[in-house]
Amino acid sequence: MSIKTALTSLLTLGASLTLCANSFASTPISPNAKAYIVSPTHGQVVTSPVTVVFGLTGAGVAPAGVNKENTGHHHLIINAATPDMSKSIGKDDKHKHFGGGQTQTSIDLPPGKHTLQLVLGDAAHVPHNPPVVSKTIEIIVQ
Ligand SMILES: [Cu+2]
Repeated sequence: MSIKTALTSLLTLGASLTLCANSFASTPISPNAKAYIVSPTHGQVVTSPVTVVFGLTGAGVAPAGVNKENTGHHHLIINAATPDMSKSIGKDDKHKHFGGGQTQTSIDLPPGKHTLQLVLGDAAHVPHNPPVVSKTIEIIVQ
């Protein structure tokens, strides 16, 4: 391989990487958008099943797959760290998606301390730019 060919390949690779990065850029959302857990409140003692009510101001809720400006859908993070803001949010018992545009849910939790956090995701389940993330609250299930 000549130096010129190698250089051309590198440039091509660079260009496609840039293209790739751009296509995965986070969806913009109003900097005023705020997610918060309406209920339960931090430190509250509750019984299972726990009804969790999602709050959102400065933006709207839209179902997953719907690309509408300044909207997203809720994700409830249960007993897990805040997810990576640059990736699509995982889907398991600790990362629940509300892709139907739901604004509340009921979850079964064993007795003890638990943490809850909301993260808004775009049509492709990726957190927005800037990320809309609630405070993590701790609750005690009796
Ligand atoms: Cu999602």
